Amino acid sequence: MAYRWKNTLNAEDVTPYSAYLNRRQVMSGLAAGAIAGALPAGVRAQDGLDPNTWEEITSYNNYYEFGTGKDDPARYAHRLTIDPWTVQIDGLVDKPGDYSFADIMSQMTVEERIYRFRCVEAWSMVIPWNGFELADLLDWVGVQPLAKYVAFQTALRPDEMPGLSRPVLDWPYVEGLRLDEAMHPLTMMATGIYGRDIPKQNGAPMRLVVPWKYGFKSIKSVVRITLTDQEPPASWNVANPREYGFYSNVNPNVDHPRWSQATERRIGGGLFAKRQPTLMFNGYEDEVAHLYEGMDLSEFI
Ligand SMILES: Nc1nc2c(c(=O)[nH]1)N[C@H]1C(S)=C(S)[C@@H](COP(=O)(O)O)O[C@H]1N2
Ligand SMILES: [Mo]
Repeated sequence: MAYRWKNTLNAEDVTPYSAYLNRRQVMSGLAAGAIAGALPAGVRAQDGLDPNTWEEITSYNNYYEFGTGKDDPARYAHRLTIDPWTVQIDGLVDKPGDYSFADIMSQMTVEERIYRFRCVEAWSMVIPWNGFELADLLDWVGVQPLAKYVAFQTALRPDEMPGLSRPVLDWPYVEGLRLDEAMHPLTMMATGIYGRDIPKQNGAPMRLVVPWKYGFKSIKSVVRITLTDQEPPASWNVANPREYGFYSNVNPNVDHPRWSQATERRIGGGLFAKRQPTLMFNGYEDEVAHLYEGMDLSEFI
């Protein structure tokens, strides 16, 4: 891309979530990486925030616009044109309009967040994202009082996205969040990984990341954000409402109809690595459980 932005987070910075994210511990863990090989596997496995490698994060992907195989996005996503990039922001906002990605980035504070990532297919990774809080973007455009939900849409480019020729999903890929979920400080728009620009297979130039929800909620290459008073459609919910709900919160107690959600396989753990227990809300329970108070989470999946 024609411009760069700076990662504003230093190792010394302490953000409100840094205690949970345990960045300092991860940093010292990285420093101790040289001796990690000498530790028993069980000791290493207990460090839940040991990031996956760049190679793992960028070569094992889901991005059905480029095909349904895990290696299709890495193979074909280079075809996507991301410069220039425009995001249409409309609906119940004070300042609707077409915003260039560069304009958005000039207004946002980019920082690093290391989050657990849990796919509904029961595999997981730990990813050091760079990005900004979605709440900052929504505050900038001004959310109107009647807004209750945020709808998102991915680019629809048949010439650049070979997977669109197959009716796997009802294209374009769309997603939605309740407004309070969207405004939560853990919810971010990711624009980088390991301090580099986010690769196209991971959703360049910006993709949603909601760490307490299954990975499919994290819609890639966003071109439209709409504030609305109606629950917006979400691609996987539309495709198969029995298997995928609107909320899609990580929940080890509610199985997917075709497989268990109680455990997960950490990518990169090796063929014989033990499956790990999946945590309620992917381990972010203290931060987000209050959003769902009084809701039956076996009904609102
Ligand atoms: N536009 C779009 N966004 C998408 C998808 C997709 O197919 N198209 N797949 C989702 C699924 S199922 C997952 S698990 C994550 C994968 O993100 P990653 O490839 O960066 O790990 O992206 C999500 N976002
Ligand atoms: Mo997924």
